[in-house]
Amino acid sequence: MSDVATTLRAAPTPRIEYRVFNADAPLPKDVLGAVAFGDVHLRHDDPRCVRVGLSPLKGAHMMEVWHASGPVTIGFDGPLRYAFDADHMLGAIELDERRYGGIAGAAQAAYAALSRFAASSDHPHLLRVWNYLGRINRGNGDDERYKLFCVGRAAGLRSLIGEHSPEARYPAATCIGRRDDDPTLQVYWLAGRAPGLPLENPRQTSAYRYPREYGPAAPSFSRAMLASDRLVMISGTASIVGHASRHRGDVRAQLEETFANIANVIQRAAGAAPGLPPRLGAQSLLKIYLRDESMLPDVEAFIRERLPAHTQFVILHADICRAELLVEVDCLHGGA
Ligand code: 3EB
Repeated sequence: MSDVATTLRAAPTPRIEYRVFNADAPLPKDVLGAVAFGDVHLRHDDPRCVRVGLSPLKGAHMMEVWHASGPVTIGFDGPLRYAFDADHMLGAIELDERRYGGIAGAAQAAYAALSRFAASSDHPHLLRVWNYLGRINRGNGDDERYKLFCVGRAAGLRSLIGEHSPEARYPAATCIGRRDDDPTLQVYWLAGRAPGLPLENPRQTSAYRYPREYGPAAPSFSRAMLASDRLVMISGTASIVGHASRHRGDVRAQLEETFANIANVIQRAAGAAPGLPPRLGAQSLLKIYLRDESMLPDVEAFIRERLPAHTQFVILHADICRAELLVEVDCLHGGA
């Protein structure tokens, strides 16, 4: 057996599900974390709760629940909060951009804090990161806010990832725009005691090798992360082939391309981890980010016609990091 297969087999699988959210109930003890969407009130005293400020267009009151493998320890470290069990840690940090001179400074500060914390913890391996910020497409050329975010992220991550084959260590990620006026950069992540296996997609240029036209710092993420031999966490995926956006203005064609990309990554993941289902289905969780509410019927029709029954999903109203992209999809595939 290869070292990679041995490592993955040894890594336990975090169990994740979407379930109906009851805002009044405290989280059960055996939960590592819970992500709620939109305008919900969360228990502020529980560091395991993350509220993402994107309105659900489908799946209102659904919450993403991460189950722990055993006793959970929770805590705070400056602006950072966390919860961990023996195998995994969920961390979150929310910074007011105005205190860091803008989005680049906030991203650098968030990732420097994350890096420092991870390096000194028993869960040093960054597996999957979600990033949410406001007005992601504002600004021109290199000053577009997403590109500034990438510059800050790259700088903040340097101490954790290092200069030596960084691509072997980038987490899977999502970076999405909120449609509100909240000046908060929100970053939350899953880290492991054991490393995962990062995967790329042969249909797409690796994001960390995007050419200069996409910004001064290439995006620091892998297309997917095999967190164990039973779970692959796929990065935000869009209608990009090579490094070019495809099907401008056509949400249906963008969805086709996006799901072709996801199918490819799942196939690759199943090649490395034969216990994984080779296709999307009942063991997949999708988070669909949709820019234009009026396109919801197109997305629902696509899901009905093209995705296997029992595929769980939520649809969130959001901006995508390139202005011409109408839709992006996160996927968790496999599970315990
Ligand atoms: C792309 O493929 C679309 O900067 O963390 C997807 C997933 C995208 C993650 C990130 C960006 C990020 O380039 C955008």
